[in-house]
Formats: sequence, C-alpha cells, structure tokens
Amino acid sequence: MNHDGIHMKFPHDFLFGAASASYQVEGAANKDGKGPTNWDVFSKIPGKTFEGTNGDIAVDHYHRYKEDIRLMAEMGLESYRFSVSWARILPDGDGEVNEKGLAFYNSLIDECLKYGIVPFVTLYHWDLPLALEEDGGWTNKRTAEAFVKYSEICFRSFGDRVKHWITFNETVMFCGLGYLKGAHPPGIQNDEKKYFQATHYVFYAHAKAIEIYKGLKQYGEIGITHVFLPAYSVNDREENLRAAQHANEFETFWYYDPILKGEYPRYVLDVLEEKGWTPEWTEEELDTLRRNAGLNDFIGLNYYQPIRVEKNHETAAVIEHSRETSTLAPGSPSFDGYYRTVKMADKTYTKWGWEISPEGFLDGLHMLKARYGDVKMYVTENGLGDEDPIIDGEIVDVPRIKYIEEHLKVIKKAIHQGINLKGYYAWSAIDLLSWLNGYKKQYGFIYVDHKDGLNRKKKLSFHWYKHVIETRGEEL
Ligand code: BGP
Repeated sequence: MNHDGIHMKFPHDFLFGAASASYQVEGAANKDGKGPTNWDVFSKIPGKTFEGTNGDIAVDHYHRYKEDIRLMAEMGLESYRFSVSWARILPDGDGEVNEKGLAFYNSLIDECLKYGIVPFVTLYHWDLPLALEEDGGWTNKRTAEAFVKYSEICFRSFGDRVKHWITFNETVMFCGLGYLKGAHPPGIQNDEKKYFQATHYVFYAHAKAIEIYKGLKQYGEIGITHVFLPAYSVNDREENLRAAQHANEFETFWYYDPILKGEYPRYVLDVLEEKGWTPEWTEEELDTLRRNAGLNDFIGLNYYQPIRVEKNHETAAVIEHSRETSTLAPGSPSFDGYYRTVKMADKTYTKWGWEISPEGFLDGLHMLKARYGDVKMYVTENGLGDEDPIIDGEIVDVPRIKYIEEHLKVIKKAIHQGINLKGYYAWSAIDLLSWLNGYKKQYGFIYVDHKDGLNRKKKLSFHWYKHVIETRGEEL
C-alpha cells in the first residue's frame, strides 16, 4: 500500500455524486402552484445579477428531470444532491401545502431510486418564500419556526425514501450576502446586527429540525452544509497570523461550533458584545443548540478555495460593496475591517479569481479535525467554474477534469490520514444558473445549450467522471 493512498480504491461506502439547487436548475417559477420567492423578485432588480439573468426557466429541470436523471445514471452517479424549493411545498412559506409540489419531488426522488441513485436532499438552498422574506426573513424567528414545520412536512412526505438530509446550505453566504454585502436578498448592506441575528435563527431552526427528524425514527442521517473557507496568513508576521485566526473564528467557527459543540465561540462572542452585535436570544434557544448538537450526524463541506489574509490597515468609514466585489475574488476587507483577503503572486486562480488549492483543503480538514474531532463529513460541493472550450462541437472541459482530479486526490489522501470523509459531490451535475454570474460560469458534467432549446450534451468530464466512479478512483 502506497502511503499517499495512491492506487487505492475509495472505500466501498464512499459516495460519488454531484449536486444542484432548486432555483439554479428547475425553472417553472410559477408552475403548478409554486409561490414566489425572494430570488424571483431580487433577480429582477436591475444590476443585481450578471446580464439580468434569473431562474424563471433556468435549465428547465422541472420539466426535464427524467432526461437529466437518466444522463446522471448513465454517468454512473451514485448520489444526486438537490434541494427542495420551500415555496413549491408551501407557497406562502407557512400555510397550506401544495400537493403538486409534493408530487414533483416524489417523482424526482422515485426517478433517482429507479436507477439506484441515492437522493441527498437539501431543505434550504436560498430560495425563501417571498411572504416570509417580506416579514423580516431570517431576522424574524417566525421564519425559523416556519422552516421547522416545512422540514417536518418533507421528512414525513419523502423520508421513507430519502435517508440523507441537509438542513441549510452555506449560512455564511446567504446571511453575509443578504445583510452585509447586499448582493443577495434581502439586499441589505453593512447591518451586522441583522446578520448575526439571522445566523442565530438559522442555527436554531437547524437544531429544532434535527430534533424533529430524530423523533420520527426514520433512521436516516441529517446534517448541515457549510461553505469551507479556511483562512491562511499571507506570511509569518504575528499580526497576519492573528488576522487569519480572526477570519477562522468569524467565517468558520461561528458556523461550525453551534452545530457541533452546541455553543458559540467565546472569541466571537466577546467581539459581538463589545460592538453591540450580539443577537437577541432566549435561554430556550441557546438550550436547544446545546441539547441537540449531539444529534447532528455530519457536516457537509462546500470547498472551492481557501482565503489568504493579512491585517487590514485601512480604515474606511463604510465598506462599499457591489455584485462584482461580492463574488469572492480576493481583494476586499472583511466586514468588520479587521483583515483583508489578498491575491498572491505565487498562487493559481480561476477566470473568476478563485484560488485553486487542493492543499488548502487538506490543511483545512486537519484544522477541523483538531477542533471537532472525528466528525463525519461529506464534500457537498467542489468544482470549477469556467467558460468551457468547445472544439468541433465537443465540450472539452479539461481544466475541470484537472481541478476535480486534484481535489479527489487530496480527499483520498485525507481519508488515508484518518479524516472521516464519506462522499464527494461535484458542483454541479449539469450546467446551471450561477446566482451572480449567470450562465457564463459553467460547472456541469452535462452541457446545456442555451442557443439550441436547452439541449443537453455530455462533456468530456462526463466520460472522465464515469470512469473514476467505475474504477472507484483507483487510478487517481
Ligand atoms: C456555492 C453555492 C452554489 C453555487 C456555488 C458556485 O456557494 O452553494 O449554489 O452557486 O457556490 O458559485 P458561483 O455560481 O458564484 O460560482
């Protein structure tokens, strides 16, 4: 056995998958009783999205899911991660159930199972029923309570066949972009108080939902997905090392601690106290976090890039944000002005300025292990956003193959080093709508031709991933 794990197969219970999210693929925005969402409205505000793109049609997965699942099956996909659109199930977020919405997801789940594809279901991937957004969204406890009801409806309706649940996708992103950068709904900028309040209600909703799930005794697993943005200092200077620590406390530990330890990190709490940003919370809410942390089965990691940080010495009265500065390319100060992200001359970046760093992932996984122990994890997103080259009609997405290959290699190594990773979901199964970058930034194994009736076509990576799955990664 080679010590790096080379020429070993991935463990037999490791799932090779790919992911999507309702708003980014489904389309059918007003079909079959679906209610309007925050994104249906926000994406129509001029300047908010690249070229004014929106999810009204997206890639029409709602009507073409059978064709899409058939292609995924042909690729040998073992699991498909997708999200349920809350407003299809409960059009106003909190009232009557829409039977047609349930029927759609029942069919989608059954279609996966027909081919032996394990459905891995995200309950919230950012499309919030508009009625709830208009009532204060995640800053209002009512949204958390409505989420708990909605999740119970999903567990009861789909839980006989769905055994893998993710409550939320990337709390730091939808709250950060929603309340600090204004680049996602509700489009509010620099409101730290609301930002922390919203994150707290999300953690509370998560804890309540897992309690309900476990009470139903459906014997599946449930967890949460976080973006994983490990922060590294640009050099060994003390102030920059401290800046990296500060970034990890705010961008990682604030999100992982309440889920895995049932409490918030002291370091962040002290800063919030000092700045007057502490959320309004009750003993009952804090106790719910404490009580239910042990019920959480896994953490999903969406890893695209690390961040390189240094101490920020510029003091701007107000930090200006735009769509462009909100797309995670390095070069901006943190929301509290403490550190800034830096583009480094010796690193490699994608066309959208995201660093390519499989090693950054491996180091980050060890950081998580050191803090949280042997927690079970899935890579719930990882992939390359690119404008894919087309040569003689073929989509030759070699850079994507390289990207995924390098990341799968470090995942194999990590497993060998004792990291408890149980699956890999490439982002994305099929080309889809990027929230802020339209259709230009492609991620899929399956190409969608927007000039030709949204026709599907297999990319080179489709065949490559099929081979990886067939050989269980032995050649990586
Ligand atoms: C993650 C989201 C996905 C997806 C991905 C790529 O944060 O969970 O929904 O959008 O990022 O992002 P982008 O489309 O901005 O490249």
